[in-house]
Amino acid sequence: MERILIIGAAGQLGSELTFTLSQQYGGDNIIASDLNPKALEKFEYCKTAVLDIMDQDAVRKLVKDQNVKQIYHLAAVLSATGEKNPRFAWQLNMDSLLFVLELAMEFKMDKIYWPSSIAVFGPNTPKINTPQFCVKEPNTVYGISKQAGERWCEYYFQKFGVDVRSLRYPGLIGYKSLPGGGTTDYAVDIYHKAIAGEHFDCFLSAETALPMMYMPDAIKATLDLMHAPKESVKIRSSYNLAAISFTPEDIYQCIKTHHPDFTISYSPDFRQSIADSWPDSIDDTRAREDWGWNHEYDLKKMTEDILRNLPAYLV
Ligand code: NAD
Ligand code: AKB
Repeated sequence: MERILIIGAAGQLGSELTFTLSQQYGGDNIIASDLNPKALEKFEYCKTAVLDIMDQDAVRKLVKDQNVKQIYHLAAVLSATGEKNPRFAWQLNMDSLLFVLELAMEFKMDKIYWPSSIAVFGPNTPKINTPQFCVKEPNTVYGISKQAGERWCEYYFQKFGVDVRSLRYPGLIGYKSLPGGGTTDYAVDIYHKAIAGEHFDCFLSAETALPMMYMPDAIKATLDLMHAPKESVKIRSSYNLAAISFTPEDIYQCIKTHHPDFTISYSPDFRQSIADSWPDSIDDTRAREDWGWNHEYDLKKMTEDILRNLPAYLV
């Protein structure tokens, strides 16, 4: 039996991706792995493994014993947390990716998925409709690690034929788990405050526009890319991917139409300068042309869906 291993499965993206992969391939073929044993308890429907991606012997043994043929490598230190310990963020983000690419060669794997981010862009990048190919001078350790990771992915594809695929996700918004230390996290937290009937103090300014995406669209994009024929995947660094762009004030006004008493204040902190260095909106024409990407959710539709479903999820 050939299996799919998800590394960092218990996080914001992994929690939802693991569920959909288990539906598509059957839970017995999916191994959800993470550092955090408690967080793995939610995966009743697939196999699980407590695994530190930096423990190379343990990962290699699992890959061999379980006949792993695909890896979704999601474990990373995100932008805001990365700035608190840059050396650690670099080590985890970079060493783990290189190790996974080496494993793919060693075990002749079918495919690897590794996410990049809009954090690869920097202050000298065109901010509006940021093109696929343009100046990238990221100024966070997270962005630098994602940019270097993209180069390594393309290198392993070109030199060694590793079928590694990647997307530059915008900020991902889901209600099924909490985010893990990013600059776009406010757009998840704000819904929790609105549902709880509490005031929301935003760590970005009212007018900070950022590219964002609702989690069901992100899962769809990921699996569309992974299921695309090899020859359709023409970009082997990472694809620009877009859905919605909005400011904190936009999302607040949208929530307020459902919760008229909801209040917001703005107290920008160190994350403001990270957000200021990122694009306002992304041109993802290549993803749409090469493998048929199309998003479904705009701000209004996403907000209605979250406000409808989040309360039951919190019980
Ligand atoms: P997250 O922080 O919610 O989850 C990461 C998971 O990795 C956590 O469950 C954590 O316990 C696990 N992990 C950390 N160190 C590990 C280690 N040494 N070994 C094994 N597991 C470890 O992150 P996320 O939001 O789910 O992001 C997943 C990926 O998608 C990351 O690579 C991130 O850079 C990328 N991404 C996310 C977003 C977003 O908005 N969430 C946007 C762009 C890119
Ligand atoms: C972060 O804010 O660090 C992430 C990302 C856009 O990569 N959400």
